[in-house]
Amino acid sequence: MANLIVNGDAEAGGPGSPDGRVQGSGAVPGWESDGYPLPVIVQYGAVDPRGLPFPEPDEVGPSERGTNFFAGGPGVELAACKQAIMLDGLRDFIRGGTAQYAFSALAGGWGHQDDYAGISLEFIGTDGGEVRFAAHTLRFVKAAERHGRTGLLRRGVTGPVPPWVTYALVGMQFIRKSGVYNDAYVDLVSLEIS
Ligand SMILES: [Ca+2]
Ligand SMILES: [Ca+2]
Repeated sequence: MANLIVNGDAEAGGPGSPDGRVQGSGAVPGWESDGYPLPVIVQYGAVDPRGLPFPEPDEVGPSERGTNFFAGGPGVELAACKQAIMLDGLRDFIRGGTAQYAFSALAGGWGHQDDYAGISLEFIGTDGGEVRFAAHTLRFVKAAERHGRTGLLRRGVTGPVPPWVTYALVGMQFIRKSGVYNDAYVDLVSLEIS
């Protein structure tokens, strides 16, 4: 199965800055604005503007996580981005009614702070001329789930793809609860249909 999401691993547009600052133009390849500032791309192990460490590669997720992850960014209360995924190539398969999806990501935050990411998948299509939606949101990762440790945990959801689906909309929201830096972290956002 192939991941249908472009740059769900935050590796394009990087490498992130070793001091955790915003990169270049702030554009994030594959993702578009959702009316709020875009997230930033940060290197694992970077030191943020406070002089505090971001997650180390050895304390989060599996080895495929690569060099970078997404973060809400400095001085941003709410960052967000979205990506539309056209499913034309899978249309006949989806209409057959047996397609299953697997949607997952790494999500996390910093220390005892509750900054967290909301990561959602929406299936959209028409059924008998009527527009239909089906939304799925990954379970949040707050400080308690991380036992107060800086890092990211895997979250996932699976299920049937409704036969009326024509495209998917993946959204990420990075929500700050503490401090100046928005420490909602995301990596390895993946959508597979089989
Ligand atoms: Ca990555
Ligand atoms: Ca924070």
